[in-house]
Amino acid sequence: MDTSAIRALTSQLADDLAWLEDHCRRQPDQASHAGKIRFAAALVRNCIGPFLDGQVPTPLHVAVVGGAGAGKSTVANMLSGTVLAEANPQAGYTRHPIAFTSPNGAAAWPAHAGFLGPLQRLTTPCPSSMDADVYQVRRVPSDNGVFTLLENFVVWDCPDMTTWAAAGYVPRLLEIAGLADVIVYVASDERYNDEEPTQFLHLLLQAGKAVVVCLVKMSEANAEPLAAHFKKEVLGRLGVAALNCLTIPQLSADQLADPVHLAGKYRIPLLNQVAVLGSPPPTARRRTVQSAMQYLSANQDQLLSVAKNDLDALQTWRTLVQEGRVDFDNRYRREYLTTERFHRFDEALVRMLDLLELPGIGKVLSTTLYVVRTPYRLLKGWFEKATSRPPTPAASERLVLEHAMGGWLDHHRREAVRRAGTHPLWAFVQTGFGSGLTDQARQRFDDGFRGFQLGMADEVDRTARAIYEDLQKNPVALNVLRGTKFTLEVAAITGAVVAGGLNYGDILLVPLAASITHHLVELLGEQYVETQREQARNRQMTMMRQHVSAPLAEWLTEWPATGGSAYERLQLALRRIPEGMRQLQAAVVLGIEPQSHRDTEKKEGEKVG
Ligand SMILES: Nc1nc2c(ncn2[C@@H]2O[C@H](COP(=O)(O)OP(=O)(O)O)[C@@H](O)[C@H]2O)c(=O)[nH]1
Ligand SMILES: [Mg+2]
Repeated sequence: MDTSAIRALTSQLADDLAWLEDHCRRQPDQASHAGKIRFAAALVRNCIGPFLDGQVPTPLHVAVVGGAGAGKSTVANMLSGTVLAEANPQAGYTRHPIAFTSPNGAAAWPAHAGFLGPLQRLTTPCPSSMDADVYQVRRVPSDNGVFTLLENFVVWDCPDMTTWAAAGYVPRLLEIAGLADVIVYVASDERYNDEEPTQFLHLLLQAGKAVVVCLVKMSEANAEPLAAHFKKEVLGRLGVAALNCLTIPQLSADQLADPVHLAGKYRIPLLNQVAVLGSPPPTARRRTVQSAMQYLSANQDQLLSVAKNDLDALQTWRTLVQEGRVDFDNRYRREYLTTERFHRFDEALVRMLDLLELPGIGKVLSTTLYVVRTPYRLLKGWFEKATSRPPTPAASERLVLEHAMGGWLDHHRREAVRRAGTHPLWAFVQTGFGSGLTDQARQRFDDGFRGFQLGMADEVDRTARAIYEDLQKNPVALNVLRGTKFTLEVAAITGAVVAGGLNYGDILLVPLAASITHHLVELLGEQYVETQREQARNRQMTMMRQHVSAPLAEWLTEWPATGGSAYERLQLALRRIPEGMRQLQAAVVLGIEPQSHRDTEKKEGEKVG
């Protein structure tokens, strides 16, 4: 991947994570999750991104972190060998990160857009209590002859680790934690066991940051026992009991004012610890990058799990829409299709029966039979008239569908109101109903219905026509049927005559026999047409679904995640983050290998030299 592709990748990944963090902060009880996402974004943009971009390993970054009033600024001063960090009895005094560098130290910093995310660099001197998304750089004058860490390191004094819920200064701290190669974790004897700083420490350890623990402010006598206790109680619980623990007992005012000359006893071991972790710098940086990438890959699912509630809510919405669609379809079948007669089919039946009458000479015979059947026909006509109810006029198809759609949307509106308190999605849908969702749905419905009508226009006609056209097109079958019908009728009449002898009184049996046969044929035809009619209903149902209810359901399903909504952005982020992580991982593997290779070669070369 070339530089611009790497930059595009890291900045998009960091953006998506930043969006997710913001989304997370809007939800109750998700503060610690938001913090973790912020940290992940910081790892991408401040650590992995610059590395892949060819950033040189020096300066390395050491971040001083810990609970409120622990003594971070004091320790930052010891590290940088000055008193430029404002140690202050007021808890939470340091509100934004402050970097301490050697006079020319800042020159080699990553300077591309996106470095340290939303934090702007302050260009004018400013107290560390300024509460804004900024960072500042303070140059430490070189003190010739004094060992300084600042040759290879930038020392960062950070805001307090207090509560994940803090939306201002804690994310600033996490921004620097993502950048850091080495972490100095400061805990004072009064509050070494606080829950939240311990959780932050845990996170940093998970990300593979090199950590030095610095316990402060205890009495000299209590230093050893406190360190042992801390290792057991705190580090033991985190599974890192072996981590090195430095102690800096309560310093005097003089020592605080001149740590370089008066507190060297504590300062030098601290500097040594940090220096060891950063040596040699290329190895230290690679370790930082590699661990960060491992952490991100291993915790990706957990990072994205914040979207679980959203995805659950979206899934519930989808299920509701599908249920709505099924109700809609059923209503259409019940209130329209089952009562619809499709009169074209009745006409088709008549035409089919007509076809079964014999043409030509047969027509004469048929007509004779027709006459013979007269008493039956009259009787049947009278009977049907007397018994059949007038056909119920089928409700207008469009009206039925419109009512069904009204019911469908109403159901969703009611559900949205009912669930509004459970997830913001429902409030969002509710607002949607108040601002045009119904109208948009109607528009969709109208479009769908038009398409449906066009498609349906000759569908019924065609099926009905096919009933007799098929027969017309198949003379063999037609003649067989005609012949069968005719033979049956003649046989029935003959049978009647034979059975009754030639008694004129019994001649009445003849029309009866003819009628019964004809009625049978009619029944068979009717059944056939009825089957066709049912099939036509099913086809009409399918077409309605295809043109009206399915597109409407699809549109409703997607509605919350369209039109630039948060859910649309969420889905985009959820799609892009895993892919971005995968690409980043591949780039890291490619970026680390040739470098380790070069280092080994260099060492070999030095040995030979
Ligand atoms: N006497 C004494 N005061 C200390 C020591 N370490 C820190 N303090 C004081 O404790 C307060 C908080 O320290 P600071 O470094 O500002 O803590 P931060 O909030 O973690 O940056 C300040 O007033 C420091 O002067 C120490 O070793 N001895
Ligand atoms: Mg401070």
